[in-house]
Amino acid sequence: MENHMANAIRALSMDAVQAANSGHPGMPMGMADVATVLFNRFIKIDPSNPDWPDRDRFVLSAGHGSMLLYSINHLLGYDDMGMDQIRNFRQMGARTAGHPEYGHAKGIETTTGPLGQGIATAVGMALAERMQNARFGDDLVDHHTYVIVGDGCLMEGISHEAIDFAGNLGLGKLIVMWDDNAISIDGATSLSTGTDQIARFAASNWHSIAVDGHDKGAIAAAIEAAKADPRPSFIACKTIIGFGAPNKQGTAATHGAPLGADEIALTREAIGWPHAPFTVPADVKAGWEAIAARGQAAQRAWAARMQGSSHAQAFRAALAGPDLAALHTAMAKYRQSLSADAPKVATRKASQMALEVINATLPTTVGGSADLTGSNLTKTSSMAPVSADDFSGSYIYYGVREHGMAAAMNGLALHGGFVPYGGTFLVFADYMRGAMRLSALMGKRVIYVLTHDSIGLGEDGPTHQPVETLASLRAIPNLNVYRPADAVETAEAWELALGDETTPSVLCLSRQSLPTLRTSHVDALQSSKGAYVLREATGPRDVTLIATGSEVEIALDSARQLAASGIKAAVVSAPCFERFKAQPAAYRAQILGDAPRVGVEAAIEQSWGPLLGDSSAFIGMDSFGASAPADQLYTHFGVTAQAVFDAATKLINA
Ligand SMILES: Cc1ncc(C[n+]2csc(CCOP(=O)(O)OP(=O)(O)O)c2C)c(N)n1
Ligand SMILES: [Mg+2]
Repeated sequence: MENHMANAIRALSMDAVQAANSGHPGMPMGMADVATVLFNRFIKIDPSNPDWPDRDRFVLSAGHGSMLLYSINHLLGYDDMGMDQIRNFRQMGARTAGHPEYGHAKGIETTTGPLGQGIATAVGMALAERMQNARFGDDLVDHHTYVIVGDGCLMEGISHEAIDFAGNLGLGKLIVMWDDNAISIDGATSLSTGTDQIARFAASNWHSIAVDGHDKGAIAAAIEAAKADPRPSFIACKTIIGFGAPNKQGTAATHGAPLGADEIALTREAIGWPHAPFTVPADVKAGWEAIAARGQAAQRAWAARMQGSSHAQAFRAALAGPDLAALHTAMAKYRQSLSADAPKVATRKASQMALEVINATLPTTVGGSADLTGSNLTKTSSMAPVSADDFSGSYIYYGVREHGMAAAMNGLALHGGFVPYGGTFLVFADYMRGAMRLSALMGKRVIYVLTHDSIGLGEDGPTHQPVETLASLRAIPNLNVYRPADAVETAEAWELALGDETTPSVLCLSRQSLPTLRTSHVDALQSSKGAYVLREATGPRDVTLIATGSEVEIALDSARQLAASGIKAAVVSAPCFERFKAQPAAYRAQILGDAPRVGVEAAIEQSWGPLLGDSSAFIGMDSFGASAPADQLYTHFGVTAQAVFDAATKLINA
């Protein structure tokens, strides 16, 4: 029966790709045996309860093989994956997108397609499992994370970050199966790689074995051994891409194109599948549905344990997400004290101060940094490190692995029960952009703490000074980019970021100290509208100065100078362009006003268009920075109150 169950995957995959005239049949056909054994003999999921917290996670890192996942989910009986979805593979409005998209259908644990992201995200899921287990015990939390990777995933650099990180943490419930078919798009993988993958994983402290990916008994034995080993496991499954297609199997031709009607007919004969396209015999379907029934029984047993568990309430609360009312109360009190004390601190320091309050209030935040803990100031006093020996802590040393960190945070967020935040320098956002983009595409609450946000970092020089990074992050849809001006705005940004369940956030924070500008407390979060008037002009405005972050202080200085010359300037602080864009037109018009505008930000002008009008100027950067003390750099690059003053007077007199 397992043979027929695997052939059902092969047939659905080749027929759906043929109908769509687009897609990737080779990978699902090659990995059908491995996937069938994994699901039939091991996987613990309940399709009637797809969000069951203690389910095994299955991640198809080789996302181009999406028909493998769709076929399986159809066969298992997920109620949103009927045959109509398979027939409409890759069509507008279908849940069966070209690559698996998180949120489009049940049983898709994460978005994959950008190679390497799946395995790195799965590491975060496996980490979340261990951390949740340390808090709530085996009765409530005891599941595996299974991953299928291809040659491409293992060639991508992010895979190395993930493998190294998972090995060091000893994530023993992570099991990665490699579709070792020695083929990628350009042909044989020998064109571009000769790595001994078994040795590579073993070197990173993984249990690492090879198996014939078409020998079901051997596959099952390998998975058993993997489950028994305390280390994360790697199973190299030797497969034939496009297995079953007599003329095309084993070649790159099956990777990403329909097999064609003739080859499909021959494949039907070769594998003994006489059934018409998009039909699965009842006994084969029943075989798959038995897997679902087994999962449902496991889910019920778990629910019974949950009933009697002393952890039940805390477990549910962790999954429900942060208590935002409690957070607001604590943060409002904290902001009030900030406005009263008016500390002069870097916003990275202000972020740590806010985190002290947040981490004392919310039990589910998980902090970390890519080896810049003391610079990003992401660790707070109550946080203990997570290690292979003890997962009860809440601080993660991600090592110098920005991309792996971002993907692991996606995994933590996707798994549920945790709100991850992690730090590095803003300029290194480029090193993790692929995963940041997926946080945004999937709509997950992941918070990026990106410090050293401009030439204001000084002596480390242009390699470390972001210039184009803010604009590049603002270009990503569904990502809120905050650049707070002082400690109060930093606290507001944190509260807003934590409250955004379906939007990731970036906090761009200064290395250099900044004065507290918001010295009178209000309960409402001024930053929630993205931009607001920090200092109104006395009388009708002659000019509006708009700034973010460390440059708001410069705009305020300039406004005072302008006032001394009889020019009435308003100052708008604009900590989050995305939130401002979402405000009603009337609010935006009121904030921006009719007077000429000067924008100030120690970065390139791109992304400022919507805030500036026809009569406007921009004071910022149009080159890389330089290595020198910060104040000298501001003067050298002309990001000064005097430059703003000059631009404003020129506009007014034009
Ligand atoms: C980051 C990234 N780069 C490139 C691609 C385009 N791409 C999709 S599949 C693939 C080849 C992958 O080879 P392999 O993982 O061996 O898959 P197989 O051909 O065996 O199915 C490439 C280059 C991608 N999806 N993601
Ligand atoms: Mg391959």
